[in-house]
Amino acid sequence: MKWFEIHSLVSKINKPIDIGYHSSEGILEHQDYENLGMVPEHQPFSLFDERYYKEVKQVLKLLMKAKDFKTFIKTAKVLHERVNEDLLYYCLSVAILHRNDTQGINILPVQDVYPDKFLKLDIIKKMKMVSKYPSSERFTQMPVVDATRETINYKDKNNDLNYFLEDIGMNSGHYQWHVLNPAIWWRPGDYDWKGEQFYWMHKQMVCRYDAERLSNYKKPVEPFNNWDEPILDGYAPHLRIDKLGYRYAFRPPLMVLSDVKGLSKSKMLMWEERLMKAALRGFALADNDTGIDLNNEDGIDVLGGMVESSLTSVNPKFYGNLHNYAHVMAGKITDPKGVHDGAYGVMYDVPTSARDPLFYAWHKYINRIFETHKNQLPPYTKKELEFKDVKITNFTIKGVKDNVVHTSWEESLFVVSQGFTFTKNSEVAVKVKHLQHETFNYTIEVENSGPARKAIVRIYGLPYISYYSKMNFNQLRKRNIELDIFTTDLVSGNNIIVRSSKDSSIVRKDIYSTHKTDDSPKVKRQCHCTWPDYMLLPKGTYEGMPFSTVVVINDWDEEKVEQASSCRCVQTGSYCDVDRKPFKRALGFPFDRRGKVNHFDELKTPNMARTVIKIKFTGKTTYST
Ligand code: CUO
Repeated sequence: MKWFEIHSLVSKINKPIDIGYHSSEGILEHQDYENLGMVPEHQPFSLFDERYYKEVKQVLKLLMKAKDFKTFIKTAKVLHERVNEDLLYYCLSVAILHRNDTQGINILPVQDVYPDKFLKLDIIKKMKMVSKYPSSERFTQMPVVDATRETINYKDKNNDLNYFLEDIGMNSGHYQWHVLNPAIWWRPGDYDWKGEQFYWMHKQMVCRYDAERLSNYKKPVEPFNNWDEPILDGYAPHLRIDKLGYRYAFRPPLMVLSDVKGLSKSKMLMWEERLMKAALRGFALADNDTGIDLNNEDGIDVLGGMVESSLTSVNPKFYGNLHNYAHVMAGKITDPKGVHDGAYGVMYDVPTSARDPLFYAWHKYINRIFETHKNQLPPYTKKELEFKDVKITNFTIKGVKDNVVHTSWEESLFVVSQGFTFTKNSEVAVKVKHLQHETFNYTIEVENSGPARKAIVRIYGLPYISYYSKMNFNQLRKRNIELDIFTTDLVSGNNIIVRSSKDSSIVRKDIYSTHKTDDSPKVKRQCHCTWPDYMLLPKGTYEGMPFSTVVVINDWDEEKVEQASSCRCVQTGSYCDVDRKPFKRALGFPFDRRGKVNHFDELKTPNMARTVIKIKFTGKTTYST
């Protein structure tokens, strides 16, 4: 029942408010809401915009302190009249995740509430038309709105990459990560692992974007480099928030960033310099003037927090808010001083930001701070790399054929229902096209000459075309894509581990299906926090893109964390919602640190193996069932 109440509430979020509908009497005191309403109603709310942190924090606190579920729903209804609805949806999602009485309840995915942040204006218009058909005709006369050609614009040189940039699963997963790891959370210690995850998740997005670029015969993206130079790529979103009539701004090519109200580029440069110095020197300055050592396993978590910046990160007065404000600056590039009251670009708003190629250039620039820190750490010793008495004797990957995996297009139905503005009493099915790969299995043959033990297995992949194959180990290691991480039992003697791509812990399934759940707290929820399963592998090429795949197996006893908190979501792996890190080694181990080697083969210990497969794109289109 709780799910229905939440669903009913969220389904009103995007609709006109019934003024005076709810009295605040007995639920909120006047002082609780007198400072609310800072974020204007007529624009998207941005998690990146620090000006609004105070209001978000207040709304979150009110939602968290409601004494029981009934009061929680009433509080949300009262707040609905007083705060920006986008902001309320975000705060509700965070509160549902954290309240004890909402455990087990699925959060309504952002694409169900705001499909207009994912589908272009033309499609939304067609949906509106279809939604007016009587329900008996809707699925017979005009069954679906076809959005499969939505991303095609051959005049745009980034057209080949739009299947990635504008993918609904990818963009909604990115938003959901920011819900699961809120920058605006006031209790230090609740998110013990957020900084490292911020670094890793965004780095993975960049590595995956580069892999798609290589699949399309383009060079990896150039990092953003100079605040005064023109940004070569432009981006035209064609997105309009239906209810508000708010159209995200077009960013033409060759625009230069400018100072925005209250924030100058020189301030950004100052923050960048301070962060870079902290990474290079291996210590950060806390606000009580003490030093925090960064040159250890936890350093990346501290630094990740400082770079993203949040309410609980180290010394934000000194280290600033570099990453978040860059999103704001980029979002305001077409009207930096706000003199034209112009709309913001997609970089301003989390669910839309990763559509813009600038997102990847920007995050690659930020990665340099993290890489600088990682380069201060000593290379892993042989002892740290190996797994005593364990040897991988064979590693193969099999799709339909050995060591080849085929990719193709797939069409799925995305059904927009109650959450959206004009689909109150109806549903509209939109046919979308996305990448897909055949199911494949990793087979890892392991000889264990020690006792029976538990192991942790990490699998990474890397395009290995000519551009990359000329690079040395230290250039290549940073580009690895995480494919899976899991634990398994080893018996003494020979073991054959067979793992299906379907079981990868870093992907989520059912992106286009209806999201309902049991209310039972025992049932783990869908947090939509990870990568879409259909994009586990990059697209590859018609001729077959070589893809170097590495498996690393280590002793779980050396990694396990006492009193690890369990994941609140169905998904586990590296991007999931856990308060504390569930294993000891760094995300990206063993490729997160430099090695004194030129090639992986020189680093390889017996518990590692590498095989090169081919990813072959068939060009065919299949239909999801
Ligand atoms: Cu998720 Cu820059 O943080 O996008």
